[in-house]
Amino acid sequence: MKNRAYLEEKAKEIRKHTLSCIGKLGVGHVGGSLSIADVLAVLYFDQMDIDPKNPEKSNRDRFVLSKGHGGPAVYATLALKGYIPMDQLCTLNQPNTDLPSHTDKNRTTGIDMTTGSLGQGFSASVGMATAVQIDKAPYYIYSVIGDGESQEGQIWEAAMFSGSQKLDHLIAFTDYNKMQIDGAVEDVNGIDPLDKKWEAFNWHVQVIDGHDVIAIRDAILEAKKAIGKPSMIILNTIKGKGAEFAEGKVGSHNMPVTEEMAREAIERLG
Ligand SMILES: Cc1ncc(C[n+]2csc(CCOP(=O)(O)OP(=O)(O)O)c2C)c(N)n1
Ligand SMILES: [Mg+2]
Repeated sequence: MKNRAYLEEKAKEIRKHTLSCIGKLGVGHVGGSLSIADVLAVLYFDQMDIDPKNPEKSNRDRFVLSKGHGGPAVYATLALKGYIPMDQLCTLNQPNTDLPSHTDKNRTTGIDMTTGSLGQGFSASVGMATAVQIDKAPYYIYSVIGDGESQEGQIWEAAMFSGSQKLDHLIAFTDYNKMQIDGAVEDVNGIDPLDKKWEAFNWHVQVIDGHDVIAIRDAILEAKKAIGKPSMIILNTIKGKGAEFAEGKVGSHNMPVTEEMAREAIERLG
């Protein structure tokens, strides 16, 4: 297992590359990309059983970014891991790119599910976890949903099904950054108490600091011990975490970013 310093460094690199490419493009989903950098670092650099040299390896763990607009952070992660050539990373969302703003399994090596229509990616994760159960396979399905995405009815049908079917190889995260596209989640359509809701659907639930890499790692290890229940790890996060111009701001959802803004934020990350 990797130590804190190593994983924090990976999260920082994910943030830097995300900012750099969004800055080059001039606009992008900064807020929801930066809030998931830490969970991506732990999954891809510590927990997931994957092989960039053999992306289709059987029995590999799968990752679904159900909140597909966080694609830039996933691409940064895949590039650091060796799936995507570094010199292609900043083709992000440019014409003819293989790295569209929202993740697309038909375009990008290492992406397991096409997402962007909120709610659907999570349902696909549940289908994948059902396949694991039918095949008695050893691998895990990891899925990240947004807190605004949790206002979608589809999330709760999938939650009910996976709880009742005891899909214990499904480990989901809520990026609980308290903001969606139009404002505070609480103001638009409150989702609290989120932990009690998932528990009521027969899920094993943990609530942790979503920017603490060791807390994330420990929560995944505990989730794997929850036999007979899918796991929800609620990540308390800050939208835009790591870039002063975006941190905690609703406007960071999909914002204009100049190369200068990106450069300053990258320098400040150190
Ligand atoms: C079915 C559907 N409805 C609406 C949208 C438009 N939309 C894109 S992102 C977003 C807000 C998502 O908020 P949240 O899940 O909190 O993600 P965050 O921005 O915090 O990463 C909305 C409403 C969409 N992509 N899909
Ligand atoms: Mg949100």
